[in-house]
Amino acid sequence: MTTPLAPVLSAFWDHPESWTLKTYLDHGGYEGLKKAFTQKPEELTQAIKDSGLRGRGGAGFPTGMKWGFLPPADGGPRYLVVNADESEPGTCKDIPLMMAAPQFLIEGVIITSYAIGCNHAFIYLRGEVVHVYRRLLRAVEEAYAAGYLGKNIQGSGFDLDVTVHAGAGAYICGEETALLDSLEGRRGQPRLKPPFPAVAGLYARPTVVNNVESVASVPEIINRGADWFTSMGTERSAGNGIFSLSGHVNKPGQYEAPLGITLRELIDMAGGMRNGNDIKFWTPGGSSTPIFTKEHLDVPLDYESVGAAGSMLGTRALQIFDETTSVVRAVTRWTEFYAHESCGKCTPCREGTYWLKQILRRLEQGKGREGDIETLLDTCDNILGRSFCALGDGATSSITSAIQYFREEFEAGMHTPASELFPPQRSALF
Ligand code: L3W
Ligand code: SF4
Repeated sequence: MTTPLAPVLSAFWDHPESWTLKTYLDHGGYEGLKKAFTQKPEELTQAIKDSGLRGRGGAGFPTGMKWGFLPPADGGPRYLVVNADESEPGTCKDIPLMMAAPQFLIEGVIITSYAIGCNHAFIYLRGEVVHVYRRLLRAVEEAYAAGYLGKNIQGSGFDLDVTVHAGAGAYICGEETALLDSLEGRRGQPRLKPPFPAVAGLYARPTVVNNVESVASVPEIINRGADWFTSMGTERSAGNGIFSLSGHVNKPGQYEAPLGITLRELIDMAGGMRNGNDIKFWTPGGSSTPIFTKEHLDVPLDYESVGAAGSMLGTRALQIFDETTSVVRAVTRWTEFYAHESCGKCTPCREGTYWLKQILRRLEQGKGREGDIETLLDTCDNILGRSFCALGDGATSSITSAIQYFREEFEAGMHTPASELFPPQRSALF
């Protein structure tokens, strides 16, 4: 693994006016677009394939391959939809990126649209983040005024309009087909796949749905070349990415690093553990991924290594909990979230998450009943692989893995409240 730590996406976040077009241009912005316009669209898709860029929204699907799935042009519209509905617990990378350097995203949107033959792109933003909505609107406005959006962009003959759409704050709308339904004005619920959006997406037309960070990574790949990107990270998990560290570290925040870095290295970058405490458990990719423990501190954070160790890299949302934390309390909070956000379309998730929440709440209160742990595991087993979308599966991950590593804490929930075993810390997350 190569480990250049020079930030790219976060290179100038500490500039006092990092979000303006001027600052972006002063830092080499829009050089990628200039190069892109000298190439054919299919060459750009090939460059992204060669770079090995994998979707940064959680699934890690190869971005260039996704672009390549679009059927040949038939004269009708095709769309790019940016998934900016960042909501996975612990994930905090797209929102800081859009706040600090939104032009990365806009330039990425233009290059991607040019590559896939799209003349109208949408950015679907999580509804609650009104400050990001304003920032994006301003960034789009600046790009129009400078001739980077609209008709005949920079004299290239290519036209593109961008619409920023704020959702209404539902986690399920981060699932790409629920997002498309929501964007079309319907209640956001997942669609049956196939057909994948690449074939029938927005308004039943061919659509690429890409995460914010994936799209924002495109300009520098085009500018510096696929080889530059593959020189970072690992063979099958190329490039750099933003890792969000939250919880019991001294300096929580976003750390840009090559894939394959370890949590031990990232915790060092984040100033070590709070109060010098020992780490107890952590999530590699948000609460939808099985938890890890201190045994996993040296697992390289790439798709393959995290998978082989029993979890998923997901969104690289590293939520870190020290030894003062009740794992039962943490898992209960996450499960309450999934029960609340379940869209209700399918029975295993709608009913299952409700019952998981009920059982966990009584274990947290020290009022667990005989057989509760088995019922939890059985319920998870009946949700996993039987739900309509990944939300149901994700809801079970933290529960089954926490029981695997900390079963005795769940057993203690038969008689002792979590608050007695692990008194809540002031200013702690859990
Ligand atoms: C055309 C095929 N396209 C696959 C496309 C598909 C999608 C992408 C990945 O879930 C995960 C989830 C969360 N022809 C195709 C094809 N595609 N086969 O590839 O698809 P998929 O189904 O593997 O994943 P997904 O539905 O995109 C994402 C996990 O990420 N996660 C994070 C979630 C957090 C957020 C957030 O905060 N906004 O989303 C954390 O672990 O659990 O497993 O585009 O169309 N044959
Ligand atoms: Fe809705 Fe949950 Fe079923 Fe997904 S798994 S469709 S969120 S009820």
